[in-house]
Amino acid sequence: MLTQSVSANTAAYLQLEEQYGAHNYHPLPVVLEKGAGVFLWDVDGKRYYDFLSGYSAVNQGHCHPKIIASLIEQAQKLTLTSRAFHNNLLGEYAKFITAYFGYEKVLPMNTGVEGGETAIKLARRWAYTKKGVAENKAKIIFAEGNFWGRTLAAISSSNDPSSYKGFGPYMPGFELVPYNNIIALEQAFQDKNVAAFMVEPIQGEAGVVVPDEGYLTKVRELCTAYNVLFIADEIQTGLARTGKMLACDHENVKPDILILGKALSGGVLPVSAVLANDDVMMNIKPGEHGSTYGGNPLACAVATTALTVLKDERMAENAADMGALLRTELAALQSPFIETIRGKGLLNAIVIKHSNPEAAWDLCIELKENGLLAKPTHGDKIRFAPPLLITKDQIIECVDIIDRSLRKLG
Ligand code: IF1
Repeated sequence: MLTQSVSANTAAYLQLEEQYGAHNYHPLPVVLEKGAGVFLWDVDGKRYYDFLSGYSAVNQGHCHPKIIASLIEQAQKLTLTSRAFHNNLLGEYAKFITAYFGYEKVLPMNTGVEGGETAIKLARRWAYTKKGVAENKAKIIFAEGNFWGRTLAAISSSNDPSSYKGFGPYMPGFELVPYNNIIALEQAFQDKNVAAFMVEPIQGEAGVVVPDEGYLTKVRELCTAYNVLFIADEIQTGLARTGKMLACDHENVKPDILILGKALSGGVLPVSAVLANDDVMMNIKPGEHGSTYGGNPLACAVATTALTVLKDERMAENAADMGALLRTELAALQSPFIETIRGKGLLNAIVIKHSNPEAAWDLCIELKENGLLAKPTHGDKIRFAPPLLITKDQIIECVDIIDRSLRKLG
């Protein structure tokens, strides 16, 4: 791994985190203090292209002026009532977001993993109430390679030891099938206790794993045939990231439960949402689920604007065009160190081919030196996911940065 020389200014910030912060991450050695659009600036004033976008939470670009304006305006009026009382924005937001995605109801939460937990509770309750599964026998099927957060339920569904090891015992009633494998999925559905299949339309953390064309269509058909709820985790793939408003839209399939997060607030504060129709949503009764901040007026105001700018600024269309350009330009480099280029829209990754197991990290350090921020996932994969307002000229400039950095791998 390349040793990294940083400025004294940066080093001082790193030392504070090292001494007083939990060591639950291994960030790139860069300290950021400003963001606007596709750019970030560090504490020394150096500018970078952001090719991670807060793991797709900043699809609209850093500090989008309209989203920030909504935040400021609402923050000066009312930020939190709790759900013990009503507020004037939740009903309007619920009407807006359910019409936006075509569902009858929304259950507002905060983080993505809370959205996942909510979806699983809805599915289990639907299985007992509507499908006739015996109490405590409901099963949820997940795909190998899934990632939907860090809670005990989320890691209980993981087959990645770095996610679950050392945190047992695990949540019962979870089973895994290989991703992108319809035969294995249908086999799992033979069990009448299966309540739902929860799946990412493209697996993000696994390294941007895109399933075969038609996989989602077959998932939809099987779920319908076996009376199993199709839960789409669009927390990372949704909100225009893959070149459509939802990744499910590439195959025109409609999940029974849709989970959104991350860019639902444009990276401004944690906002997530679970959408479903009454047949699923109305089985949870008053007082049986929620959270202190879920549906707070600040989140409602910010999320409404974050969703509006996605459409007004045609970000899905731009993501489709700029993503295709990025993959074409990366392929044209014909770098001996790129094994695979994959992705959809502006959710992309390259797989590095190099004898040095630290090559992906070293490349990210080189990219940082050259003004582009990206981070490896699962060792040899590097995600390339800039904000969706990136322009053609900026893509070309970034590919040049990537080219120059690759040549330094040696
Ligand atoms: C970290 C990963 C990405 C997600 C999907 C639910 C959640 C996530 C598909 C939970 C969150 C984040 C978590 C963040 C880094 C990032 C990540 F590398 F961890 F796996 F994006 F790939 N479903 N992903 O990707 O949402 O509770 O975090 O709001 O934990 O470091 P959350």
